[in-house]
Amino acid sequence: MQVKTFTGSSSGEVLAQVKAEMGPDAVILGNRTYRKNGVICHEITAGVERSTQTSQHPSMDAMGGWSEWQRDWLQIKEQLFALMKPAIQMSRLTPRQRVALEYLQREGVCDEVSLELYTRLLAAPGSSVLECLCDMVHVKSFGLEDWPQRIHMITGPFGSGKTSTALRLALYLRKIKPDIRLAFINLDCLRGNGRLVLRHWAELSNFIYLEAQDAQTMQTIMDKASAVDILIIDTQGLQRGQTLQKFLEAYALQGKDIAVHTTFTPFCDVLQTKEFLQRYKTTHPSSLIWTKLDEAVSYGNIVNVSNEANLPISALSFGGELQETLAPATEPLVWRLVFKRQLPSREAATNPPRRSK
Ligand SMILES: Nc1nc2c(ncn2[C@@H]2O[C@H](COP(=O)(O)OP(=O)(O)OP(=O)(O)O)[C@@H](O)[C@H]2O)c(=O)[nH]1
Ligand SMILES: [Mg+2]
Repeated sequence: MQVKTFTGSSSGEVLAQVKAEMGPDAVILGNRTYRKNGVICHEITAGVERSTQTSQHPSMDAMGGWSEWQRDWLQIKEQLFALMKPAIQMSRLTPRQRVALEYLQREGVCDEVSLELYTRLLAAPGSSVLECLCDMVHVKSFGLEDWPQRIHMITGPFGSGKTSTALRLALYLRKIKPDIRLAFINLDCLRGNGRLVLRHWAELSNFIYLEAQDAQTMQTIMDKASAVDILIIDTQGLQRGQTLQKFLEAYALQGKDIAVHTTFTPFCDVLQTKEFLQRYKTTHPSSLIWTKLDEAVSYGNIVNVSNEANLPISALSFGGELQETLAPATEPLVWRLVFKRQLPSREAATNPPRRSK
């Protein structure tokens, strides 16, 4: 484990240093505030497990050693946080902040994220819980303005709603721009079901439907589809050991102007979610799309994962049907979901969000 101490004039600034240098996996091991020459200094000691270990120890991976170590590490982290919990002195928060933090903890927001929120609240007296949360969980509404890329790839675990999401995004884009020329490229060509569903709905909705088996067919499609405004690529889930980076390379898509949207359900456990975040990591502009929200009973995990992944939420999906079940994400929709367990309305799913000026 790599441990380092950071200092700065505000906790927010120090936290930003920790994140920038050690990444989202960093764990806060201790924090203190002191005066030096009359100036207030904030100090945070953080640690991070070495992320390169997977590739350095392929044999460990093959034996399942890496996931065992991850499990052990999670346990160590939990024990550390149990020890540090008293560090969250609720009495230092305003009554409103305290109620909000306690509520979030009950809804499944983990100790690590609670501590980060607490530190931010103390660092910026007078700020609201929502303001601090908005700095930790980002939202970038799916649409043509915020996501100008021509190619959108939908990835995510098996059965997490990729194909349904691809179709819903296409229907949404047509709704906001009726003359849009849109094509689907299906990379999930070997398994019958998803392929047939996408093909069926694409044809029924009058979208172009194409399939690519490898880099060569992908290139042919790209050449042929030059008149198309938007290409939406539907993919299959990745097996354990596969990575999205490798998958993109296999289709020669690496470095192209692609936005990658990963579908996640809120009820995956911590260990699995962390592994998925590694598996579906990419250097392309990316977002999280939360699916099956209608099946979940609490939404604290959305805060945990979005903060850990450091990726914006672009859309929210909340029903099995294709129509009116996906809303471009907005901060009010996300926080109503987390704080009130309130799903987006059908209206939010059919109208583009109002943009603040
Ligand atoms: N309740 C609910 N069901 C959903 C939602 N999104 C998708 N589903 C259902 O979940 C099932 C799987 O959805 P797909 O879109 O096929 O998921 P996928 O990720 O493409 O699945 P694979 O291609 O098999 O990996 C289907 O029965 C969908 O109708 C949602 O937001 N809520
Ligand atoms: Mg599918």
